[in-house]
Amino acid sequence: MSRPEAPVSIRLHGLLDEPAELTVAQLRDLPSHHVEARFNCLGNGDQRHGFDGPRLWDVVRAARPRVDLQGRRERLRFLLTVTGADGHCAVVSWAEIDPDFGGQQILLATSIDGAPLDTAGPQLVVPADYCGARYISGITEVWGAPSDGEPPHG
Ligand SMILES: Nc1nc2c(c(=O)[nH]1)N[C@H]1C(S)=C(S)[C@@H](COP(=O)(O)O)O[C@H]1N2
Ligand SMILES: [Mo]
Repeated sequence: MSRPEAPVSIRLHGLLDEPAELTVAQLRDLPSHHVEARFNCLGNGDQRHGFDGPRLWDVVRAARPRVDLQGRRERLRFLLTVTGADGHCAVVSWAEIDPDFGGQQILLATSIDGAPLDTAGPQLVVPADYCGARYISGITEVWGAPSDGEPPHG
């Protein structure tokens, strides 16, 4: 019989006014979206999965990133990194998820094919990617800051 595993949490940090530690259950409190994703893995070929979870955009904005949302130029240098428990890490740029620019439905999935990810950790879902390498599983950290590390000048 398998032992029940403890729920994991992700660390949301960087140049944010409200950094947080969030469990998958807490991510589920945000508005949830469904994505039918298809991606290609160099090793395993084409994959299809149904994911549910909040948009990365909503998670990051709840942490109040120090970025000017009125001007169109300042926010373009804001970077996000997403890291898994094994150290696998990818950059997502602000403009990919900002509705004024790419507006992609990038999710922090709380379930895959209906199976909850509370103990495995959330998975990044990047619907526009052909390659599956940014579908980072077992996320432990999301970090965000301007590319030069400095807050916007006003
Ligand atoms: N944490 C973590 N996530 C990861 C990887 C990894 O090495 N570590 N590999 C990626 C790659 S290369 C692919 S193709 C997909 C594979 O997803 P699957 O295992 O559901 O097919 O996971 C991605 N997510
Ligand atoms: Mo892959």
